[in-house]
Amino acid sequence: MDPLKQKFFDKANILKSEIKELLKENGNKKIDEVTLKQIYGGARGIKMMVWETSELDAIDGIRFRGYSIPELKEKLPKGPDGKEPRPEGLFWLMLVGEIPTEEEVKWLTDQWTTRSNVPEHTFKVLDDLPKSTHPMTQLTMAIMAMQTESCFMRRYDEGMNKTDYWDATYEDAMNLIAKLPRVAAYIYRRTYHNGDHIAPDISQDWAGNFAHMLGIEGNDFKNLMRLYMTIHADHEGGNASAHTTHLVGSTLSDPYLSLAAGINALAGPLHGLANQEVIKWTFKMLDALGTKQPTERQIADYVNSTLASGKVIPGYGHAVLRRPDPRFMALKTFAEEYIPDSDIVNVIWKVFDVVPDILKGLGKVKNPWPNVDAHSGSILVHYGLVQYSFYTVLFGVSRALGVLSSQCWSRALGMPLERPKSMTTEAVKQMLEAVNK
Ligand code: CMX
Repeated sequence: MDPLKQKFFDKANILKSEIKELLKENGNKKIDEVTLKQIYGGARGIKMMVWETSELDAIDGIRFRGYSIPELKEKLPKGPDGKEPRPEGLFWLMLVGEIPTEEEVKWLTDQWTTRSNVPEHTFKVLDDLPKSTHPMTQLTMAIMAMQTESCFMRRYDEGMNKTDYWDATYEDAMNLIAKLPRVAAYIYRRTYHNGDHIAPDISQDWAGNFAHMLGIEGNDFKNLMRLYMTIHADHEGGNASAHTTHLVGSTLSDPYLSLAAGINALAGPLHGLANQEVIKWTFKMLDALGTKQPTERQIADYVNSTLASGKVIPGYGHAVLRRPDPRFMALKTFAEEYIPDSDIVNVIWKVFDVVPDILKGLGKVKNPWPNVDAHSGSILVHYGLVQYSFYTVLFGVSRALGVLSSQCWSRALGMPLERPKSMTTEAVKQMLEAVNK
């Protein structure tokens, strides 16, 4: 058994028996109450699942296995120039709860390189799609095409014992993550660069090679990809892409089917697609104002006109967060260090100065602060990745790290089919009548 798999197996066995004990002693204890408002309000805040890899606090933001983003930046092994964390390290941390050593991360990079070969028919499936197909649709279809390789599906067909589900899931997770950068880069180059593809460079780390295959050279962009792939990976279990992956996986759909479902959830404009919407909105604003350096007054007027036309300001607000998103702040710190004079980045910073007060003034927006999507696109634009319809694919490649490490845990802990209860409004009325009598 490989060292990461062995470590995961040992840790999972320990947690599994701890949970058994917890449930024996406390299985009937209440940990939450649910209001009618929550049932009609998108299940906000209802505690209804377990997710080991990360936890989101409304004020402090995301913590991966207890570590904040600034702590990860300090503690995780870094890329070759020692600046930004390697996403391989975050995957290791999410999977086994330990910060890996340099050697362990190097081993993981080598593993993913070894597993990175994409089956040829995946490229054929992509090549048969019109170039105008949205890159997120292409990503889902590529993942579905690669499902022919699923160990979980094959072994399940062969009658796998349920105590081995975690093992097949681990193999699929490792293989899928290894292949995703190649698939994503292929989508990018076929859609925007006439199919002028760039061969992988197996001497590089996972994110460095991804940057290389996209065709944007230079160490700074590689560093951006390392940071980007690290901070977008996980946002606890309740967000739409994670929860969708988890729900679909709970039916014993294999990791390919589950991830494809999660990627479809990420493709919605209230979730991951917001990163493309932000830049689209920003470009439109600059076009409408006829300047690359708008004043705060001009931005405020444009924001108000967007709101008046019944649209949201993309990149602002969050279902859980009530402060500026630490992922936004991490990208801001990156931009301050690497590209402080970029025009587009400076526009985003000015928007940040203007939007929160306007949203506060509406009196209904619970979180007027920016989320990660408000910043990510501007840095990509600066480095020449201007095709904003592709941005959510980058988010998706990163999100695979979190949702697939979590699926390993769900299988190892023997999580059952997820099946919450729904109600009709008629049943709600009857229940209220009985309670109010
Ligand atoms: N601009 C304008 N209005 C906004 C707003 C924004 N950025 N954010 C919230 N609101 C409005 C809501 O539309 C809602 O209005 P109605 O009552 O008229 O329907 C009201 O404020 C209350 O919403 P909320 O409780 O504050 O926010 P929700 O939890 O319902 O929704 C989110 C959260 C993210 C969908 C919402 O803030 C939004 O639409 N933001 C813009 C899209 C975006 O940036 N999404 C990315 C989120 C991060 C990610 O997943 O990648």
